[in-house]
Amino acid sequence: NTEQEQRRRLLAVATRFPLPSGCRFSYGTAGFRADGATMAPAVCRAGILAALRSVKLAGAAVGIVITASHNPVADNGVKIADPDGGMMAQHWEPFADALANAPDPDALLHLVLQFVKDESIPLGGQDTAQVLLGRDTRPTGGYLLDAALQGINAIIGARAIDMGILTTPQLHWMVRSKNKGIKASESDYFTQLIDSFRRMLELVPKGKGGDEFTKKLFVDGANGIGGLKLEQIKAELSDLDVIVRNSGKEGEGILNHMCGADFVQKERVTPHGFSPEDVGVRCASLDGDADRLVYFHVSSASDNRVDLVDGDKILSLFALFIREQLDFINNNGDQANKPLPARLGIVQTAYANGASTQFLKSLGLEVVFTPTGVKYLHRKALEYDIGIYFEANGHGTVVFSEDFISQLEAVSNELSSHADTGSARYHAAMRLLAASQLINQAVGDALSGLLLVEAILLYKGWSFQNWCGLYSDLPSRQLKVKVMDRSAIVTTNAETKVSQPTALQELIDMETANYAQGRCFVRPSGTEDVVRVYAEASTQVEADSLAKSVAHHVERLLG
Ligand code: G16
Repeated sequence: NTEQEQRRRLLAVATRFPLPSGCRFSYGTAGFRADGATMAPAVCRAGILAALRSVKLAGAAVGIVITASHNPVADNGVKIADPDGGMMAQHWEPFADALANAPDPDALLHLVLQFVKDESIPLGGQDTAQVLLGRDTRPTGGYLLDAALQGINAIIGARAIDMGILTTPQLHWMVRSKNKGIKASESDYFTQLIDSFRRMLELVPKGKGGDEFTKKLFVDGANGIGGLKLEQIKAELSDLDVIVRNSGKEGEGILNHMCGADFVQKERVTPHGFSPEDVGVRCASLDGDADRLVYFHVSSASDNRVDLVDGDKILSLFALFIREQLDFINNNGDQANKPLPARLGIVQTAYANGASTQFLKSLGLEVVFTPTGVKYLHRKALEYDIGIYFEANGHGTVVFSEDFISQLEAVSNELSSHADTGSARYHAAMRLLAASQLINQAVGDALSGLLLVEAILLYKGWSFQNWCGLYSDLPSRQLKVKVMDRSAIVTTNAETKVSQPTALQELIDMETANYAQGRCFVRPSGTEDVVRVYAEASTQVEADSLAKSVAHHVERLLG
C-alpha cells in the first residue's frame, strides 16, 4: 500500500546517501554549506524537506538552489526558497538540521514520520508537491543536483522541475512568480528586467542639468553564473556600455578567487582582471551566485586600492530615490490630489557602517537592525509599505506591499484618466511602479540591483564620485579567526554583544574604550567555519588595531 511504499522510498534513499561518520551539518545563515564532495547526504535530505514543505503548503512551488555563493569553488551548499520566493521559514530550520544529521536510515524514517504527524502533512497523494531546482557553475553541482532529485522523488506525489544553471535570485524569482501565476521562465525573468529598466529610462526628465553620468560600466562577474547571465542580456541594455570581466567563461579564472563582491568588499583592492588603468570607470562586482552587488572605482593609477560603494551606499541611493518620488507624489502643491501615505523602513545589520546609519537617520528615515542573514532582514522589511534592506556585503533589495502598489496604480490611473500624464506626480508614480518591477522582490539580486542603480544614476545624472560622496565611511576592518568550536560564541542584541563567553564581551568593551568612535563586535559565521570580527574607528590604523586586538582575545579564549 501507499504508506509502505512511502517508507520503502525513504529507507532506500537514506541508504543510498549515508551520513559519513563524524559528519555534522548545520543549517546556517543561508542553508547548508561545506566541502562540495561531502554535501550529497545534506542535499538529498534538503530535497526530502523541500518536497514535504510543498506538500504542507498545498502543493505550492518550493525552490532549491545548489550553491555555496561567495565560498571557494571546492565548497558547495543548498539554499531553500519558500513559496513567496524568500528564504525557508525559520521554524522549519530545527527539522532541517535534524534531518540532515539523521545518523542512519531508520532514524531518518522515524524523524520524517514523526514530523509529518506533528505538522499534519498529508503524504501519499498524487501531484502533491513541486520543487523547482537550480544550480550555479560549481563542478560538484551536477552530482549534487542528482542527490536533490533523489531526495525529492522519495516523497510520493512530488515533482522536481530542473530549471538549469541559474543565479540564486533567478530561482527565487521563478518560485515567487510561479506561485503568483505569472510566467516564470528565464526568458520571462529577462523580459521583466529589460522592459522595466527601459521604462525607468523613458522616465528620465529630458535636459536634466548636471549630467555626470557615463555609459561605461565594467562588471566583475566573480567567474560565476552572474557574469554569464549578464553577457546574455547586455546587448539589450543599449544605454549602457557593459564590459564583463571574470565572466565565468572557460579560462578566465577560478570562481570567487581574487575576485567577486566578497573579495572586493573585504579586501578593498581591485579584483583579478582589473588594473590601475581602469581609473575613472564605474565598476561593479557580483558574487559567485549573483545575489550580492557592490560598486567600486580604482582609486589611483599607482596602486590597486579601490573606493568602495558597498551595500550601505546602494541602500542610501535607493532610499534617496524612493523618498524623492514619494515627495513628488505627496508635496505637489495641488490640494485636489490626495496624499499617498507610505511607511518607508530601512533595515540594516551591525555590519552597516556607522556613517551610513547616521546619514540615513539625518534624512529622517526610520532605521532598524536585525541579525546577519537575508532571512531576518527580508522579513523585517516586509513590515513596511516600502522596505529597503541591505547588508554591507551587498545583499539587499526593496520590497513593496501589495496595498501600496495598488494605491500607486490608482494614482497613475486617475492621473492618466485626466490626461495629466505630464505631471511630476504621474512620473513619480510611474517610476516607483517601474522600480517595483525591476527590483527582485523575492530576494537580493545583483543583476536587477545593478540595473536599478544604473537607472537611478542616469536619472540623477550622477557620476560614481557624486554617489560615493553621499557620506564618508568610517574606517573599518573585518577579520576571520579560526577557532576549535565557533558555536561557543553566543550573541545577543542583533549580534552587537556577546553573551557567551561573558569574559569576551568584557574584553571587547575594554579594547573599544581605547578608540575614538570605536565600535567592535564578533559573531560566528553561518557560512564558513570561522568567527568574524568587525571593528570601526576614526582612523584606518585604529580600526585595524582594534580588530586585531579583539581577534587575539577570540583566539586566546577559544583556541
Ligand atoms: C549568506 C547570507 C547573507 C550573509 C552571508 C554571510 O550570503 O545570505 O545574508 O550576510 O551569508 O553570512 P555569515 O557572516 O554568517 O557567514 P551568501 O552570499 O554567502 O549566500
